Amino acid sequence: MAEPSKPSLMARLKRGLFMTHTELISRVGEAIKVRFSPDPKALDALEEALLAADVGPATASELVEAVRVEAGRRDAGETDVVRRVLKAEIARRLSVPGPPAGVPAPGQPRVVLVVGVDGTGKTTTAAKIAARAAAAGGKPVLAAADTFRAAAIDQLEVWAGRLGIPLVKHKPGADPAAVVFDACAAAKARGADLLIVDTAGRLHTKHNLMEELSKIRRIANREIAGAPHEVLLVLDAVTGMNGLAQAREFLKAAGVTGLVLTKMDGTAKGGVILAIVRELNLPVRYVGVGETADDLLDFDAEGFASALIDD
Ligand SMILES: Nc1nc2c(ncn2[C@@H]2O[C@H](COP(=O)(O)OP(=O)(O)OP(=O)(O)O)[C@@H](O)[C@H]2O)c(=O)[nH]1
Ligand SMILES: [Mg+2]
Repeated sequence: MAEPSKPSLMARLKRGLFMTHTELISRVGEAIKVRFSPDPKALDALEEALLAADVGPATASELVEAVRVEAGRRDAGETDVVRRVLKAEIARRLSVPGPPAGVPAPGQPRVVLVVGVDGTGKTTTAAKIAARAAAAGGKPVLAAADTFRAAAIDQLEVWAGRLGIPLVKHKPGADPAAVVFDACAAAKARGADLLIVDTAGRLHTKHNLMEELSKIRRIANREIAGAPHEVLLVLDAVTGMNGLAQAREFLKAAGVTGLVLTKMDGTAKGGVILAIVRELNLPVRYVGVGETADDLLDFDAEGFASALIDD
């Protein structure tokens, strides 16, 4: 597909974070622009702005404290001390090391399991990851292991068709682990280097769902050494911390290795990423900034902090 004016990663991240950035910057505008001295009023405004961006009370007060300490230094009388300190502190907080990444055996596909509460963006993210792998010259395969609803399979099939990526599916109601079994075989037979497994998110049958995920993991591991090499927990930035209690269930059952934060383009509260990383202590792998195949960004803590804070 011809993409004549594809914006840079940074431009897309900034576009995705536009609402959060604008809100944050308009609120801290004074504190950021004025040559800063640790004026309590400006610090209060800063804290309010951070709270409004949903960074969480603990992070908000720590960030303000870091700014206060730095601005209070005799030699820190620069105009941009607030910006510099915020950026560095935000980047540092978002740079948590993940569990060691599983490396597939030579010639075997890497298996990525996409899990999370319903509606967070799992299917879209699975398709986006496949799209980016294909665009980079890889050979991805998609597995429709959300067999709970016919529409879930159809949705992934539409993506796969559009992207020209092979999809392994069964009928609605089939055992998701059986889909994964077939998908592993298909991925190996095709010489694929990546297998992305979309899973169901409905929690009303919580016990079954968690059993189902454990079984998917077992089957994948039996068929492909070390699989799943990555388990991505997809979280929705718009619902933010509200979805976390439920998402925790997945941490236990699914052996999550990293996070994907979707819908960053649809919220003025993108600071929630700080609260979430603090809470779950897992690295963010990707950020979703829209509904098209292209709207998935590799997470980079410094780039993110800069998109949030810099003009
Ligand atoms: N704006 C925006 N919308 C997104 C993003 N990611 C997903 N969506 C939308 O969110 C809705 C739900 O996405 P799905 O991928 O179907 O979510 P899911 O987790 O698979 O949902 P279930 O399978 O029902 O549990 C869809 O309308 C997507 O287009 C994103 O990064 N930004
Ligand atoms: Mg889905």
